[in-house]
Amino acid sequence: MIFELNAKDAQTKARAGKITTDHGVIETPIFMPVGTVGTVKGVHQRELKEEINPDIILGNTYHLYLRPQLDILEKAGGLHKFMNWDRNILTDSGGYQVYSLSANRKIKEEGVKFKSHIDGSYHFFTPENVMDIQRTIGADIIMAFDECTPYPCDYGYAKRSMHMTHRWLDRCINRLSETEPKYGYEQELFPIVQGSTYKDLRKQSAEYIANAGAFGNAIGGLSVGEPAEEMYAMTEVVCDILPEEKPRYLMGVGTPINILENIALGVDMFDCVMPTRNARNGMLFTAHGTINIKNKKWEDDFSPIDEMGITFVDTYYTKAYLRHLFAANEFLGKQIASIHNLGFYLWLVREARKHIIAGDFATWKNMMVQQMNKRL
Ligand code: PRF
Repeated sequence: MIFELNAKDAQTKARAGKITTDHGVIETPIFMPVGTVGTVKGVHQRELKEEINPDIILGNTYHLYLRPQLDILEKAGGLHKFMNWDRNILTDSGGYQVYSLSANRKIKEEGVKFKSHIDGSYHFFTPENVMDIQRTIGADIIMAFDECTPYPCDYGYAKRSMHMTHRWLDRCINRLSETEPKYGYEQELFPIVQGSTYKDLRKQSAEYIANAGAFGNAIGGLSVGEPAEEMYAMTEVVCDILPEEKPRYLMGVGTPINILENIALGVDMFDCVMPTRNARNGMLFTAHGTINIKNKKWEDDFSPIDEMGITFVDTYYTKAYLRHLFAANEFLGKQIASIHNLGFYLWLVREARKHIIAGDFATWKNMMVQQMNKRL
């Protein structure tokens, strides 16, 4: 795998780059649609590829391990083949889902015991078996096993947890060095910076993670309920330490505005359930602000969903029709909204890339932030 930097913005810390893997090129900044259980919810692979056109999507170790389970994924020849997606995949390690989804879990130095949200069965994740599981799923980019601390989090807990995440990273690296990819293409590990909202811990963690010398680096433990300003402060501290010549991934972020602000701080990669989850609730993101399509005001608005939108749904359907689908609780409404929102997110990061290369990112970003901060 190769990462090259193509351009750096002069006024901000934004960068444009390119990751080349065995499954193709990923132009950064990138937004990765979330395909938790091997599907980007509500979107056919064909629409995903041809309309939304992301270079990479995300899957979740926690979910895929519980269902369909590893024997099926292995027999299929890995997740790419199973879901018929021939571009890049990144899998999260379960280091977040275990904490957010599992009914109860016990965190120890050895690993995390947790209860399945599906059938109540007990399972144990360790840094080692999470690496093995990600070998079997077969994502191109795999994540280290970490603990994502909640917000707020007291200093003592954040510090102990961060050190454990660092020790877990060493175990992940050891395990990967003893094992091989299963399907003939390369896999690279991204370690994860933690440290809650404490600058000194974030610095310490960023230094430790940078030292591991991985292909790329991730920032975890943010967008867990803290004010946006606090998130930006942490991203800034961390990005100033993480090596410039490696991609930086901010996990689980966020709104379109959060994404632009973090690009300006030097982040290259993002993922979030927001475009798809909010779509299913009738919330649309556009360059001019957000729309609640269930609102009565759209009842007889026969204008296209988004004149500027990049996907076919944006001009194929009207706002009034989409509102009707939501009112009638039809599947198609959620599908249309999901395609629209993902199309918008991908458009946004591609525009950001263009403006970084053109040299006017800061002006464009400030204008976009102002525009998008409205309810239509
Ligand atoms: N760790 C992991 N996955 C994550 C996070 C984290 O801290 C977050 C935090 N927003 C989202 N997804 N492994």
